[in-house]
Amino acid sequence: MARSIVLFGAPGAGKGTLAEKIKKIMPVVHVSTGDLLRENVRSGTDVGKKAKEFMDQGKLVPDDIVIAMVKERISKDDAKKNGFMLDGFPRTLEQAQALDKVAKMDAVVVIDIKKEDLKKRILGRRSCPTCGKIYNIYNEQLMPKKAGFCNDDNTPLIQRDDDNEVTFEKRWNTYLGQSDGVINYYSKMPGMVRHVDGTRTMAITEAELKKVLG
Ligand code: G5P
Ligand code: MG
Repeated sequence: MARSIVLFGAPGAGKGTLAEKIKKIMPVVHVSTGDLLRENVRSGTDVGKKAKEFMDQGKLVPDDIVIAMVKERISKDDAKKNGFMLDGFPRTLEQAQALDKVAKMDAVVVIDIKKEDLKKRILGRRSCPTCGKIYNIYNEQLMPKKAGFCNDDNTPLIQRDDDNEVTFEKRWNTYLGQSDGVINYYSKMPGMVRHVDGTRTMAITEAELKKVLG
């Protein structure tokens, strides 16, 4: 079974949601660059201060910042021992090449979904600032049991600063500009890229994912 995995997909494709499902069946460490950057923004670090202006504009944070963050995280003992699942990284060819120098990937899972399916997901997303659990207020299966509160720890749910229509358009365009370069890079490695249909029900997508990960 794959131990070093990239989850690749557009904003709102379901990377974070599927990562949570994988964690239940495999001990791999979930490394979301978006979550790491938001943590830095919340705690006011230098990285967070620099990153916020890019994130709010739907642009990519400079490669050197993100690459350093990922290298540091995957060099920790838990990631070395259990493997890791990268969510939202690499996003540029430069990031993919830098990753190659420090780790051999087993699988790049591309979540396929069209733009028109994404906006509602982005606008309806809410998350728990305590445990990170992701919800959607427009989807019965994904909405919290008590409106506005986390099912697991009852924390009030929050909406991300970049989850609005204007920033979504910019994030989508950023994704379009970079995604082919990354997918083409991995497509040259036999058997590396595996596609899952991100538009089916959660259960079907999850089953497809398990299958492609072996
Ligand atoms: P992020 O945080 O990586 P994005 O834009 O790549 O942000 P995002 O928005 O976090 O990705 P996701 O993780 O793919 O999307 O999606 P999700 O949260 O699991 O699901 C979205 C919503 O849909 C949720 O409400 C969920 O409940 C619902 N949902 C999930 N699955 C399904 C389904 O099957 N069906 C239905 N109906 N609903 C579903 O990056 C943020 C910013 O950080 C910077 C950039 O500025 C970026 O814009 N950044 C980087 N910059 C440079 N390089 C990098 N590598 C960077 N990584 C982050
Ligand atoms: Mg995410």
